[in-house]
Amino acid sequence: MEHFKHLPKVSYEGVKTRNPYAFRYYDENRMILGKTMKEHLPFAMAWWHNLGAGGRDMFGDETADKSFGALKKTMDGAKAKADAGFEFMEKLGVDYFCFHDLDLVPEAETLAETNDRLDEIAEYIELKMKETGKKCLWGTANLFNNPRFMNGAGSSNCPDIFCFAAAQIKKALDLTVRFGGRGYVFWGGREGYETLLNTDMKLELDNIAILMKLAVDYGRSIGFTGDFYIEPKPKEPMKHQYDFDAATAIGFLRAHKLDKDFKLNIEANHATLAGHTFNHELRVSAINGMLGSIDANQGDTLLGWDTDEFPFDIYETTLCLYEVLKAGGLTGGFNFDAKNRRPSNTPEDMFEGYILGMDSFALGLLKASQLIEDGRIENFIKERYSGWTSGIGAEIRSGNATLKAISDYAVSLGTPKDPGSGRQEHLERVLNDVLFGG
Ligand code: XUL
Ligand code: CO
Repeated sequence: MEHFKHLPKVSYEGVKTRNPYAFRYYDENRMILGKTMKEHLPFAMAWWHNLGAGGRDMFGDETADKSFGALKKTMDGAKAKADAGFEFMEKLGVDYFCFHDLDLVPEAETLAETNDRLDEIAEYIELKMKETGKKCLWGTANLFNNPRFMNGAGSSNCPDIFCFAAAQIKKALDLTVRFGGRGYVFWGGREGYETLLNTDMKLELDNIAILMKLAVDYGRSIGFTGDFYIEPKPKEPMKHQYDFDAATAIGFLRAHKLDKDFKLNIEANHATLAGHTFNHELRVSAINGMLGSIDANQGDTLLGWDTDEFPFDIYETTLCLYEVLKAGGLTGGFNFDAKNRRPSNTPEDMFEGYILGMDSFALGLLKASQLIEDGRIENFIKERYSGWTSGIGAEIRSGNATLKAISDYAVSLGTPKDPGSGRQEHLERVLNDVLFGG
């Protein structure tokens, strides 16, 4: 059954078009800095939002019908979802998908039965993948929905719950490998706490690391060669999430010797919730060699929660791609962890959300490549730190200067050199030149 019969295959028409079902900027074969746009931007569909989220919020039921003509919470419903998903990816030219285990099938009473259902849908999805050439970007396990995870999964106070989490991860890894996924994601879910009055923080953190180590060992044993990712987020659902931000997650991975197998999956809205910019989180990841993948969305500065909107802020997408290009690309891709607004409740809105997001990243890519070619920002930074390439600066950097020698040098200077203007407003204008100058 065709689910989006009335909607066309979306292609590039350029900026002058007024066709809502066309790309203005995403021209998949256009070459940018030696690679096609498609190669720079491995876009992925998030199974959960696109095929699952019906606009429910704390005050009201779903506004969008995502049943795709079948009964929800049945295996027929799961297959209808898969049909709709592959048709959607084909029409939008999105090559990858990301999934949680429980996005694919309704959870059964027992793990064994849920696993049977997963095997059944996996066979179905594999066929669709063969037919369409669509691929899996990453998989993960939903360890936050079931009430059993109310105190966390790896961080649960109860070993049995830890074991249920481990079992779900094992199965989700099996599926990820079966689908040839590039990565496997750990988003914290409920790995955090509400109050320290009832929490053994050290035990919880150690146990999360044990669970991750078990996942790495198992994954490698079944031939998973991709990256594991932590997806940092500071809060929501828990008041404090352990993977607060990129720096916290990197410290955790290093402390537990997981840094060789893990990179980070940076989500724009999680960055802003942590009080950082999106590009800050990308930069922290990149300079630590841990920039793996991106959950592409945007938040709302007026709202303090994870709104998961489709990205349209071109400053943000430009600065994102600027970081990605400078880091030499991603091992993962750009997963639209984004959903339509509650009142945008039609299949047309689903299409327009992805078109908006893909075009925003395509334009960001174009602008970021122009920023690099322009060179004024990079050159300014180079010049600003040039003192560190010779003289006392170089000596300090090479580790050859003692504190005493540095002190003697400082005393001999009398008055130090003025460090120079940071010229922020100038650089912001340069950014605007590249974004808006003809
Ligand atoms: C939650 C979130 C998740 C992860 C996957 O904020 O971003 O959907 O991306 O579990
Ligand atoms: Co996400």
